[in-house]
Amino acid sequence: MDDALVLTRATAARTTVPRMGAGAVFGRAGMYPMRPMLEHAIWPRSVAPSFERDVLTGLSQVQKTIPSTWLYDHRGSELFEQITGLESYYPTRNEVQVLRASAREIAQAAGPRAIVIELGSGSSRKTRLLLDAFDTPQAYLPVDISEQFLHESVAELPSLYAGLRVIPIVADFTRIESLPELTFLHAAGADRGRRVVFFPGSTIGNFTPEAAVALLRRIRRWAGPDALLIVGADSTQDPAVLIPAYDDHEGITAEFNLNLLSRINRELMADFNLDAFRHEARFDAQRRRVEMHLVSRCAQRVNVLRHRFDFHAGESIHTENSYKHSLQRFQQLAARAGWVHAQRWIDGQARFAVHVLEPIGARDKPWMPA
Ligand code: AVI
Repeated sequence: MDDALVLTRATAARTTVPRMGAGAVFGRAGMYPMRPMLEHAIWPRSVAPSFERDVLTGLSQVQKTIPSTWLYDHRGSELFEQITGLESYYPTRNEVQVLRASAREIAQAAGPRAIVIELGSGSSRKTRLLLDAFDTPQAYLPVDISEQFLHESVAELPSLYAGLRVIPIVADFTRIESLPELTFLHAAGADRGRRVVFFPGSTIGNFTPEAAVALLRRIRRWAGPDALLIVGADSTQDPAVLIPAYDDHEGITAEFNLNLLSRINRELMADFNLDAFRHEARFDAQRRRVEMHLVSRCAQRVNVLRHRFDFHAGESIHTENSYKHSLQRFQQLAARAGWVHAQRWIDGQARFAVHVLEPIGARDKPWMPA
């Protein structure tokens, strides 16, 4: 365990999981080749059309807004990776330390032959802490909106974990209603490992509380009654820590935010002048959230796909919310979505928590494939 961290375990993990006998319905010995595998999602999902809609609608609002999902093109994903390594961006560091210290106990809750689904997988680096600790995980399904970055990130995994099926899914995970890949896996002979949904990085904080509840509810539906949901959530409230984390001296977060305008220029035939906007991070203490804005330095007109948008000096495009839920608020939020805590881990600075959740009432139900 890292010296800087004192980990607190909130509640006891479930140790036994009611399951039907392995292979009773789907299993066929020898169906799984044991060589390293990297598979492709069998149901590709298109994400492109809504970029245009989101940008045009968002720029037409009184407070101009673009959903933060669109920050993650290939360059945006690279810049976010750089952010995670910054001294001032504590969430990644703290979460990794918590995961390192708790992985073994989380692995016990997950059980053998887990099917790990990661939402917003990015570099997939944190997942390896879990895969290393888990007892022969059988499949890893990373879901990310950035196709090229996703494939680059998972390319070496099959050679590192023999027998692990790696199925990258290019999708906006907020729109997922079902994962046919899971049905496919079972039909192709997967054992009845637990479905472990890994949602790290405090990405849950990028949703309003209402949207977060809706998302967690949806995950509960497609993940099934036997699922284990592992969520990383930042609960820091101190602006002296938060502002440097979202407006670093190196200017990487500024570049990350401004890259959205480059993307709009490139993909939507727009003419944003990047020098005419600046990055700003604000902390709204009442709403407990950090906001990212792109602030217009002057009065100007911008064209996007032949639509005109006027900005006055100081007017901003709101590009991201990062909610910092307290432990109690997160627990309430999860409960509203039908999840109950099995474990909770926090770092010694009480900044970052890893919540391990189960569907409410799951203990009483036998496992059934969705
Ligand atoms: C991905 N997400 C959880 C990050 C955050 O902290 O809200 C994105 C980010 N934005 C600026 N820095 C990092």
